[in-house]
Amino acid sequence: MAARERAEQALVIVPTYNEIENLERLVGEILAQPAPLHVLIVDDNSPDGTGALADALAASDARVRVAHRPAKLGLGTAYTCGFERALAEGYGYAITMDADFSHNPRYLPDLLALARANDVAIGSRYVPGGTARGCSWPRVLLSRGANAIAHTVLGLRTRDCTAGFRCYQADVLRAIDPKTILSSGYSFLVEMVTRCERQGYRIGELPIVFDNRRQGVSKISRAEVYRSIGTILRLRLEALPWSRRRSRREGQGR
Ligand SMILES: Nc1nc2c(ncn2[C@@H]2O[C@H](COP(=O)(O)OP(=O)(O)O)[C@@H](O)[C@H]2O)c(=O)[nH]1
Ligand SMILES: [Mg+2]
Repeated sequence: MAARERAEQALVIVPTYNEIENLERLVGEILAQPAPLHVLIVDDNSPDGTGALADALAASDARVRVAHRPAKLGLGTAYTCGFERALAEGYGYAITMDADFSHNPRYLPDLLALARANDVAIGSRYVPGGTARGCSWPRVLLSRGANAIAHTVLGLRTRDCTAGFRCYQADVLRAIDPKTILSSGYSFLVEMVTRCERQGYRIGELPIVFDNRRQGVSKISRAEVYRSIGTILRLRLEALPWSRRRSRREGQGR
């Protein structure tokens, strides 16, 4: 494949852990979108057989690939695994989305277009026109609270800092080097936004209707939520003038 053609394409990274009810329909809907999209499923040896289903989907369509990992290693490293693949294979863009239809594939063409016009695009619940449907009130509170802390403590401008529906230009991923991100789960998402903003990248937010998952259960543990509080404190400390991490990174932006 010509390198120039690859540079126009996006690799849609779908981390999976027990998503057998969702995966086949999801991949079908992604590939039906009017946009140059390939799919990478990152499966962590799901006990329900999602990995075998992913292999079957890959065997029937060359646009689908699978990365198998031996055990549940967390969402952050699943994203990182996908980013490395996207960069190694020359994709111009990497998209992340949940397998549970919370992130509707119909938004993918607009998300990609917004990332082309900016540096990063986020499918956002918290800009005008965006909303979250079917979420329990503890989940709404958690999400709103995490964003309020990100805005007040870290000074972030992005309205939806915990959204997992994103598209990054490959150059942004190269500069940020996600392998060096210390946190996982929601914290990983907040840390990525923080680094993007601190390095001066433009982040566009696309209003989306977020639908809470209908099939299966959430895989994000409560411990992961609590850990995110520690992450926010660390990121705040890194922004202080005497922080070594901050000074080391300053030269890497643009
Ligand atoms: N590979 C992998 N995928 C995961 C892991 N944890 C969650 N996922 C997947 O990541 C996505 C987000 O998780 P989800 O349970 O929907 O989280 P929620 O939307 O915050 O409730 C889903 O597609 C999950 O199957 C993990 O440890 N490894
Ligand atoms: Mg989800």
